[in-house]
Amino acid sequence: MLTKHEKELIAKIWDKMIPVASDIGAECLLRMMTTFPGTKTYFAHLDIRPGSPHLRSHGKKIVLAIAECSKDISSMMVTLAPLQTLHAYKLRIDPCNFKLLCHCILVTLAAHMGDEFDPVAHAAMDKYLSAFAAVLAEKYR
Ligand code: ZNH
Repeated sequence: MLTKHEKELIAKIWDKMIPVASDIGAECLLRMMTTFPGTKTYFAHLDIRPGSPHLRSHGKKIVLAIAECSKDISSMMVTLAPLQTLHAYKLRIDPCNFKLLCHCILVTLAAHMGDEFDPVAHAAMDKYLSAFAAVLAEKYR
């Protein structure tokens, strides 16, 4: 479980990412699709070349969803309900992919935050993203 301090830290970090959501989000997606090429199959209908408008706009949506949820982490189950349904029933994303994207999000944050991404921030963010991914994966049964 996340402590109050960890929740505040996570919200603060994501708040800083909002103005650069397209950059950060596009990098997370590009890292995911490069490192785990199987994930590209879900984006066959989009232009996913580095820097493409699709990659940037989709990346932005993902970052904004994660940032919005971080403002009130205890309500995650409610906030994420629409995304849960979308990913499970409509997009049918294999839930193992959530872990892959979360890994790439951690790496992207580390690359952008430098020293600010210290072990405490890393551990807190890992817990948050794992919880997020678990909620997204919950509707599959
Ligand atoms: Zn996802 C979509 C988020 C993961 C795939 N997504 C989406 C959106 C959002 C998201 C916000 C939009 C919606 C609307 O529009 O309404 N995701 C998200 C998050 C995460 C995710 C937050 C985590 C963390 N996804 C994911 C993965 C994958 C995906 C892992 C694969 C691999 N998504 C997707 C798709 C889509 C989405 C395919 C659709 C796109 C288009 O546009 O078409």
